[in-house]
Amino acid sequence: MNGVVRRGALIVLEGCDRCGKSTQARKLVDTLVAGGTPAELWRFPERSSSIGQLIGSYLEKKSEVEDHAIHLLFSANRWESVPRMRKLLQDGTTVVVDRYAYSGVAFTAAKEGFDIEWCKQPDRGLPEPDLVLYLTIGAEDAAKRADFGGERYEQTDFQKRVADMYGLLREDRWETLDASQSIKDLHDQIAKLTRDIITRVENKPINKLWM
Ligand code: T5A
Ligand code: NA
Repeated sequence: MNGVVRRGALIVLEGCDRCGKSTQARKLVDTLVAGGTPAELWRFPERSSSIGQLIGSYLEKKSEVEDHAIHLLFSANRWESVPRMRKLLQDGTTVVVDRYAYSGVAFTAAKEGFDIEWCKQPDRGLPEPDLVLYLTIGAEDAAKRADFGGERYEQTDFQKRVADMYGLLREDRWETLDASQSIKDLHDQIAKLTRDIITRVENKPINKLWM
């Protein structure tokens, strides 16, 4: 033991509704922990905080929030977690996040009258992910999966516009994966990509997103 703590990786799962992000995020953390890699599962929106409860009520269509205002609340919901996220990463825990700033931008920019640059601004400076796993699935296939349609945004036309917006956000650190394959095959790919990244980030600083 040389006493040097290697930092954890920030791994983000993104994609349209029902593509299987939560299923894969859970399995990934289970596999990492079982293999002896410290890892924690996170998701945004994080619905338990005060801001998160406002967002939850909006998504369940129990309340209305103006479109710019809800965009800023989604971003604030990420910022309020940053100190804890940085600490975990620095202490060597890999953080697997189910949705992040890319969801924030893609879902708002899919609405009438928003441009991508405005949408990105509030999330500039968040911890930059080391790997973004972007799961793609046809909107019609996603709609066939259990429970689709209950929450705000779960409409096929809107989801197609969201997918177009994700297309504009793609970066070098993105891996695009076919989410119509089996849960296990997808998991095997994701676990391999993640293990590779974890060994590569050990000595790298945590950068700031979109800066
Ligand atoms: N949002 C979010 C914003 O507008 N701005 C923001 O800043 C953020 C962070 C809530 C909504 O908020 C929006 C985006 C969303 O519309 P959420 O709570 O994460 O976000 O809700 P969803 O992403 O819609 O979560 P879902 O639970 O609907 O979808 P998942 O996580 O992609 O899918 P999952 O894993 O729950 O699986 C769905 C079903 O499919 C099955 C599962 O068993 C499950 O029944 N399944 C598969 N079936 C066949 N083959 C596979 N490979 C499968 N994988 C999963
Ligand atoms: Na989910």
